Amino acid sequence: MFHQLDDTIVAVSSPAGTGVRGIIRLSGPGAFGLAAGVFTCDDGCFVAELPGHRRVAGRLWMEATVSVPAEAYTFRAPASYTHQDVIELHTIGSPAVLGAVLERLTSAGARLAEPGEFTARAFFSGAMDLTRVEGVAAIIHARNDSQLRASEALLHGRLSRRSNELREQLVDLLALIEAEIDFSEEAVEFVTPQRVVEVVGRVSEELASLIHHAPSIERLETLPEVMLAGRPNAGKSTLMNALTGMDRAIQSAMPGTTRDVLSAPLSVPGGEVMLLDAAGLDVGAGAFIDEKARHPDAQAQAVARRSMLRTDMLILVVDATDSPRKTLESLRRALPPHPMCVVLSKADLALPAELDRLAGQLRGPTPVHVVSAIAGQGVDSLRDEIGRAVFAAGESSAAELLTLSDRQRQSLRSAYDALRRARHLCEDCPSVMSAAELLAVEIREAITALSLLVGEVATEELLGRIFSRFCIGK
Ligand SMILES: Nc1nc2c(ncn2[C@@H]2O[C@H](COP(=O)(O)OP(=O)(O)OP(=O)(O)O)[C@@H](O)[C@H]2O)c(=O)[nH]1
Ligand SMILES: [Mg+2]
Repeated sequence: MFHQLDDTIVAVSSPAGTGVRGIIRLSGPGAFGLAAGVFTCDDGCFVAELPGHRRVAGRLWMEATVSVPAEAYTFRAPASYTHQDVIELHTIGSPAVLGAVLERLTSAGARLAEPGEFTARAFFSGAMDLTRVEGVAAIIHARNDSQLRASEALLHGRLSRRSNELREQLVDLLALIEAEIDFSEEAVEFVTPQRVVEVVGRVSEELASLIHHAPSIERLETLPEVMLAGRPNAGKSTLMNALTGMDRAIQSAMPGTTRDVLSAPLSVPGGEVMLLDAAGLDVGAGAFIDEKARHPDAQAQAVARRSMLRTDMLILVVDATDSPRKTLESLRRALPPHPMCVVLSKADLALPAELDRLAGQLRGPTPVHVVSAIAGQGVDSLRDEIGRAVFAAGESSAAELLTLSDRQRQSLRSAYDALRRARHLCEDCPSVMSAAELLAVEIREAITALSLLVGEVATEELLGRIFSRFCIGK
């Protein structure tokens, strides 16, 4: 993949479809020359000779006689994203215009870029290491504030800085151990076993803390799930439609209407979540009906229960007109201990004084929202509550902590394991010399694992996996 780095690539780097702004990006030695074939400056300057870091107004030509207003942004090598000559042509976000210009540029010799190829050039030119490349991919996919902050931390190299510091300490230590090997005849001790244990212990501790406390970026990339749970007919599907503003779920007075798990994205303060609606749960005496039963109702409930285990938040929907206190108690007993909030539904069917009394009965550590999905009462404040519960909790940790991809975690773990073995070797030995060869092997392995992390040693397969997460134009 990306074997050719010195030709000129082109792509539309704005999102697909119609938009306010459309961007065509070129990178490579022919970028400015090719751009000159489709762009003319208003002030008569020649594009191919423009210096870097300029914004010039002009026209973008789809054909010899048809043009639209546009701007060119110039970046000369090496002061550009890819470290090559880069030029961006910004115009209206019309797929027809962008398509016509792209066609002219490729006919003139530019090659259509593959997904992630601009960032790959930044990586291969040394402008960016692999953890930062992953940061770019994560930013492209970020769907809420915490994901964005975590991805930015990666992009700005916080993980590479930290792992490079650790690697430096190991490289210094390895130099001393190798000196023991090289000068084994001399009666000089370059490093004591205690010193090795101390350095290795300190680095291991840092690695362990990263491995155990950094949240997984893969987890951050999926939308948090929020599930509506309650008895059949409680009003879950009606609430889902009211929250999302879509007629996604069938709602009916017949209990047992919803069978499969339905999902729809929902925008809440702080980001986006996936809202789930499933079959109502028959929580009579605190037990579900037999999961093995073949009846579709039982199967639907089993499916609902399984999805519930992996959701990030549960909204317990209890019908204000159907003994809500008893229902809530049985639901609480039967459900997994997730962050929850309670919705007292069908508020339009009860008198305000009765609702106050019921809400008071239900109130406890879990917030209670009085909602009428049909009248629209309480729906907005429920949406705010979801945002608070899902995103506010992760805010501080995402801002302070680094997130790790599975690949990065794997590299850190290999380094940690090698250091554990090194420490073992040193614990009972009288001098470093007596175990120097084996120690050097383990320390070197830890250094290699940390080099893999930042991509100093990167395999074709690894690069393929990372860059496949990009879209064209990035
Ligand atoms: N008056 C009133 N009726 C509602 C409200 N919400 C739901 N209903 C009615 O309650 C009945 C059940 O609503 P659904 O949304 O289908 O209930 P559900 O919890 O999804 O039911 P299952 O899918 O069977 O578990 C329907 O007749 C709805 O019109 C509400 O806020 N006010
Ligand atoms: Mg339903």
